Amino acid sequence: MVDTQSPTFSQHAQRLHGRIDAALQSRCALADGCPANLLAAIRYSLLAPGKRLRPILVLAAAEACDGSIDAAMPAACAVEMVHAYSLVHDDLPAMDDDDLRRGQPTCHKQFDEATAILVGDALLTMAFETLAGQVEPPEVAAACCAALARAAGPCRMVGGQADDVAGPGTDGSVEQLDWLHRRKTGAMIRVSLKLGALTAGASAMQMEALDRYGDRLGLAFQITDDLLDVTGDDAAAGKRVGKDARQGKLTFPGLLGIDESARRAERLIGEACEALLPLGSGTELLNALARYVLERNR
Ligand code: GRG
Repeated sequence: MVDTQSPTFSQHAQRLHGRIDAALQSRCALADGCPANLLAAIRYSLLAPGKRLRPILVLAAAEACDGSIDAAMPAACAVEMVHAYSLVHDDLPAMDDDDLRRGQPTCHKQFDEATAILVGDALLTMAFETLAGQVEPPEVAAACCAALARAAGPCRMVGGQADDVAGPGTDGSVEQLDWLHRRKTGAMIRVSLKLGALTAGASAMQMEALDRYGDRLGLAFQITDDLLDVTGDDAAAGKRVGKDARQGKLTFPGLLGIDESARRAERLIGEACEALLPLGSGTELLNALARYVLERNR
């Protein structure tokens, strides 16, 4: 059952947004060697007004496991760097070929294609430099690097993206769509929670609860993304909507219809919130974020 009485996600998020943006900004002060145009494009893409859901998940997971925001912040920045890279590359002509992202021209439109490819390369490597150099102690930093590499790599995010680019597979089933999105979108959501938990020294029980929450949240997030593509508008979403149908993509509303997709997302969010119960108190933000995923318009 989803609780509707506690503070909204935006009330919670306000507390963290400024801190996340300041932390990202400080990590864009790159030393000699980074050309001014590349730096401008990195800043343009990373600091653009995204929702910062993944870094908020890192910090919320750390809080839920009695960890500190400061200790989790490098990991929060690292996941946002990988996410920002994936968006820049996804928008390229060879992939989704988009001209609008986060309410502004996509990186390759504002700069050029070569720069956008290099921005992705830079953000991906900056993420691992941040984890390796700024997460303490070194064993936790190594565990964070391994987890993020796996989630962003060929068997998870990149693999899901490859299947998405290749187009609908043979059976076009819900299970096939779930598997694609568990990798393309869900893996980065799950690993955000894992990194937050790792920086907090979480127990196996806490890790497992957060992972179950992340699995359900990730799929629900993708369903609401598909729904927004049908029912949302460009201005609110900050990106072009209606593209899935134009590109003939297999989507949840395309497969199940709008109402059944919305019910499926609601069920998943209910399961996500239930998964948090063993964690006891300290999960308010995670609960609020789950509700927000159902209600979001961007
Ligand atoms: C290029 C290797 C590679 C992977 C790209 C993330 C991704 C994989 C593609 C993005 C395409 C897309 C619309 C995926 C659906 C879900 C999703 C990840 C939406 C974007 O995330 P938000 O809504 O974005 O959290 P903001 O801008 O708010 O951070």
